[in-house]
Amino acid sequence: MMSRTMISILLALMALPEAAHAHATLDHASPLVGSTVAATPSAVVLTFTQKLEPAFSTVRVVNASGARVDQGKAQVDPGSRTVLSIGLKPLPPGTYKVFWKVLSVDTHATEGNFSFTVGQ
Ligand SMILES: [Cu+2]
Repeated sequence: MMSRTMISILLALMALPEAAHAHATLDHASPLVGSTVAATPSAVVLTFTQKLEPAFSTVRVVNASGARVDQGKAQVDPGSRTVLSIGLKPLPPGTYKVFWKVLSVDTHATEGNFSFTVGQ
């Protein structure tokens, strides 16, 4: 049996606003968000603010016409679990969009996107 105190603590915890804990949002990326790079990076590497659930965390990279230019198989770094990366095919100059969707260990799903440009 749960005590009355226990129940009120649980209720109070459930009432906490979403902002009270950190979801996995993008902390930084390589290539940098919105940047122009001289040559095709070997991978897009995303660092998040929280550890990720590898089975439910994905990233894809598309060109201006929407075709995928990544090598599939996004991977969460087993060492830090906040780092998600995906290999890239050789990219001609142009602007590319990165779409990420992750599930953090607190079971909250977040998603976002950004662009980078490969210069001449
Ligand atoms: Cu959360």
